[in-house]
Amino acid sequence: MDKTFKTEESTSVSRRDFFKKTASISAVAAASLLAPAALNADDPAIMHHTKWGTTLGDECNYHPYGVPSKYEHNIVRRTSALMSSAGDMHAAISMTPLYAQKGIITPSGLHFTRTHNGVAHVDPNEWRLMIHGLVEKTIVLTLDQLKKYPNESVIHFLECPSNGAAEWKGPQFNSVQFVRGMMSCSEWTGVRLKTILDDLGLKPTAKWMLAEGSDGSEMSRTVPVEKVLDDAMIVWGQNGEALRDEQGYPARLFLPGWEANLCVKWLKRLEFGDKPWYAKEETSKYTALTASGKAIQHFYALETNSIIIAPCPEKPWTDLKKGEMIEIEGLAWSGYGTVRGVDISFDGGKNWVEASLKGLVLPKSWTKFSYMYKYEGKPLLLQSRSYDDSGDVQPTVNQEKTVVGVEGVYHRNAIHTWEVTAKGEVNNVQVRS
Ligand SMILES: Nc1nc2c(c(=O)[nH]1)N[C@H]1C(S)=C(S)[C@@H](COP(=O)(O)O)O[C@H]1N2
Ligand SMILES: [Mo]
Repeated sequence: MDKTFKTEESTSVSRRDFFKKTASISAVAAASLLAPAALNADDPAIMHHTKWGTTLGDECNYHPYGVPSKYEHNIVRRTSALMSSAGDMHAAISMTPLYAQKGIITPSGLHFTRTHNGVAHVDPNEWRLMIHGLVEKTIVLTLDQLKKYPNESVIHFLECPSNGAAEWKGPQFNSVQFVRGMMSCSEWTGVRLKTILDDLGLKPTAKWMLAEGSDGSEMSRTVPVEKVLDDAMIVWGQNGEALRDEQGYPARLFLPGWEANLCVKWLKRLEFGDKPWYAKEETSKYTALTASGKAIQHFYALETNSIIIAPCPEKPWTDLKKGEMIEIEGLAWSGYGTVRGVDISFDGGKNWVEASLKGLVLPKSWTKFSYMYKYEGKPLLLQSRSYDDSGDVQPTVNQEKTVVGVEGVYHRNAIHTWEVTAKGEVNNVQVRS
C-alpha cells in the first residue's frame, strides 16, 4: 500500500502524487535554493524494483570489520613521486582526498601519512616508552601501564608544515588533494604528558623534551617544556579505535596545533634536558630560510589557514551550470587557537563577503565554512581567507613573501585561489597580490 504524505495544504496524497507534487515544489526551490535535476517521472531507477531490493543481502556480519561501499573505491590517499625521496615510497607522503571530506573528522583509513623510513608495524607487547633525563623518577612503561593513566579525547587537526609547499612558487597540481592534502583531523585519545609528569616529578632545570621514535628513521624532535605541560599528549586512540599503524601504533606524541613533524610516531623515548637537542629534523629540515639568508628556528604552531574544497578541480559535484545555486564549502584551521571567521572572494581578493562557520567550532581543529552562491556562468577567482582568535589573518602570497622569502617551504599559509572558468571548470592558479 502507498504511504501517504501530508502536503502544505494538509491534504492526503498517494506516493505517486507526492512525486508530482515535488515537481512544483522544486520549481520554487530552484529560484530560492539549489537547482535540482529535472524530474523524470519515468526514470527506471525509481520506477522499477532494484536488484538489491529483490534478492537476499549479505549476512549482517559478513565484514566483521566494516569497509566503505565498493562504489567509493576511488576515495583514497594518493602519493606523488615529486613528494618522495627520488620516487622511493618509504620516504614519502600520501595525501588525504579533501574533496571527499564530510564534516570535520577524517576517516582513519584516509589520514594523510608521512614516513621517513616506511610504516613500522610495532608489536604492542614489545613496545616500551622510556621517560628519563631531568625527572625525579625515570620510568619504562609498557602499553598497558601507559593506558592506566586517565585519558582524554580531543578533536584536532594534524598538518605537515610543508603542506602546500609544492605550490609555493606557482601551481603544480590541479587537485585539492595535492594542493592541501598533507593534513587530516581526528578525535585523538590519550593521556596528557602533564599527568605523567605530575607523577614522575619534573626537575626545575628541565626546559626541553626530546621525543624519539622507534622506527628506522629514529625521528627525533625537541619540544619546549611549556608546550609539554600545556596540552601535549601521548595518544593511542584515533576516531574511536586504536591508532592505525600509519599513524604511529601503538602510541605517538601529539602536540595540538603544532607541526605534525613534531608528533613523533611509534614513540620510544622522552628525555628532559636544559637545552634543545638540535636533532637533524630541526636543523637541516623544518627551519625557514628567509630572504635575508638567515633561517627561522623553533617555530612550531601552524598559522591560520583555509582551503575551499567545493568547488575544486576534483569536482565534488558535476560541472557548474549557469544559474545554479551552489554551496561553497571549505576547511579553516589555526594552530594558535579557534577560527573566528572566513571571508570569501570571487574576484581574486578585491572584494570579500563573510562565510558562515558550520558544525563544531573547536580550537586547533578543522572548522567547516559555507557560503550559498548563485553561479552566473562568469569566470571567478575564488578565494577564502580565515582569521582566528589570536588576531591572525591569512596573508596574501605577496604579503607572506615579504616576511618569509621564497626559499622556505614550511608554514606556508597564504590565501589560495581556484579559477572558475566561464564553462564552470575549476583550476588551480596563483594570485599574488
Ligand atoms: N617516528 C616517526 N615519527 C614521525 C615521522 C616519521 O617518519 N617517523 N614523520 C613525521 C612527519 S614529517 C609528519 S608530517 C607526521 C605525519 O603524521 P601522520 O603520518 O600520522 O599523518 O609524523 C611525524 N612523525
Ligand atoms: Mo612532515
